[in-house]
Amino acid sequence: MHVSRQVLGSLFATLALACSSSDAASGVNEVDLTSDSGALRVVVSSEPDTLPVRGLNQIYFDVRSSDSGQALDDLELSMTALMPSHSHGSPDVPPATALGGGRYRFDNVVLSMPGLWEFRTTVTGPLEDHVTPRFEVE
Ligand SMILES: [Cu+2]
Repeated sequence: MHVSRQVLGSLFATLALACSSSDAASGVNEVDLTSDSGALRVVVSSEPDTLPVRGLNQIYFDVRSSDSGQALDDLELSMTALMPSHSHGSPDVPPATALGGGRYRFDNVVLSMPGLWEFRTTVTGPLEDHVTPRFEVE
């Protein structure tokens, strides 16, 4: 059977769309998410790549009020990075450094293995909340 390059291309595009939508549904590799209470909108970004990678990462959280959109600066964020399917985590991650403008940075986030990681994050300060970004690390 002859399958043209064009048909293959559109097939792969369809598969890619299917994958990304199922990832969003299960919350994997979702970079814009809402805290457990719904009060906070959190945008996650990473260095050295846009998504967390195996090895050493810096993880940024941009935190805003879901209601007003206002950047929230007076919070304290702490994180545990876990691989839920393996019942292990990473070495302790120091609490986030507040950078201003609602931005927080976690240093030394070491992800030792490929697979699904959860960044179980606790917010304290003027409000208490939790948010758990999940990433599939290659
Ligand atoms: Cu593991």
